[in-house]
Amino acid sequence: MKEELNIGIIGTQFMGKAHSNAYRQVPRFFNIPINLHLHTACGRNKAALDQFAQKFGWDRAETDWEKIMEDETINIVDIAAPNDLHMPIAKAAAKAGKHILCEKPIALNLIEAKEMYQSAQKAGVIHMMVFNYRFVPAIALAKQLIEEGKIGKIHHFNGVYYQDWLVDPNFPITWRHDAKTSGSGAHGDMNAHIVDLARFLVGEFISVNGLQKTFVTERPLAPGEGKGAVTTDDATTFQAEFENGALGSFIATRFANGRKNFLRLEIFGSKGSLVFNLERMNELQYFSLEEDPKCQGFRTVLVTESRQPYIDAWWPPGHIIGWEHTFVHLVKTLVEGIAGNKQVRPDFYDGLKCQQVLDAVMESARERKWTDIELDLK
Ligand code: SOE
Repeated sequence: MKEELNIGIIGTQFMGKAHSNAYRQVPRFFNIPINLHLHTACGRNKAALDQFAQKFGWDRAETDWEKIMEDETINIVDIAAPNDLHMPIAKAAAKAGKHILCEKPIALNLIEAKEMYQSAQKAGVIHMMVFNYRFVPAIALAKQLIEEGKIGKIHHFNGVYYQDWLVDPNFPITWRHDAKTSGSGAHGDMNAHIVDLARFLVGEFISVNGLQKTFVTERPLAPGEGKGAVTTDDATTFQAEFENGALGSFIATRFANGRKNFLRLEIFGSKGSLVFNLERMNELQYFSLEEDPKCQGFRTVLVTESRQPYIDAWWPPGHIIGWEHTFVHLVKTLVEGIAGNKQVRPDFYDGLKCQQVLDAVMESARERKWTDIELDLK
């Protein structure tokens, strides 16, 4: 009989659903060393919570997250709640000796991120960040190609993350518009992903220079209650220099009309280039200088073959997979880490390093200057 681990999830919205689906799918497609039990779901709105728990098959529903910490039978705490709750929940979970999975960005700021990392390390629990785009097979393949030296020395990393749900000034205010609950806006929500991918694929940042903008500074509150101030960015762009000499350019905006969830990376190296577009996530564009010059050009590598990362577990060759599969791959990695008592990546240190870049960009935008990044941060 396999050991069974009990999960307690805090958050029942979009990410709560994505994570729950992954817990359900992972044992169906991967040979995981332990069983997962969807033990307790926690959310503030009781009616929505009960519906969520019932739909995804969580055994219990609880409105107070502290109860999850008190329950000794719960082994893993999944934090899919707003950003201001990440630190208190993670610290309580670490203190209670529970493994932790946390949504991005890790925290409201670097100070909180450090506390989270240190408390998880001290408790000796496995900690992991939900930087799910690392687990797109095409991104994992890009990482392999880079490590094999296929594109040589990297000169450029250009990343954009576009959405358009805030172009409408009448879009109501949410927790994401309040710096107290969210830390930042498009920056922490979307740049967090491309900053993490840049660290994953290129390496550490040494300096950044950013610009932030809130195009709509007031948004409707609940009907009849007027407007509230928006205290987070609608868009953040920045330039960066990496430790290995590469240059980076980053754009995260919720004002890119027509773009719903558009994430594109371009990586140019001395021997070749890679381009990834989330809207075509089963493909990787690859240019290689090593090919016969007569036939050189970008080619589309279909990432649907069993010899490519993660694909073997899914469908026969040529059958595409989707966004939700990235969370399944991530949960598989977490479970293997817990079973082998071995820290997996991306962990809270990756969350902390990402937060350091995010905070440095905000400082640089505020002070209109380049901000350097301390390399060894523990
Ligand atoms: C909202 O902007 C959001 O759901 C992010 O929070 C996710 O991390 C991203 O994957 C999709 O967009």
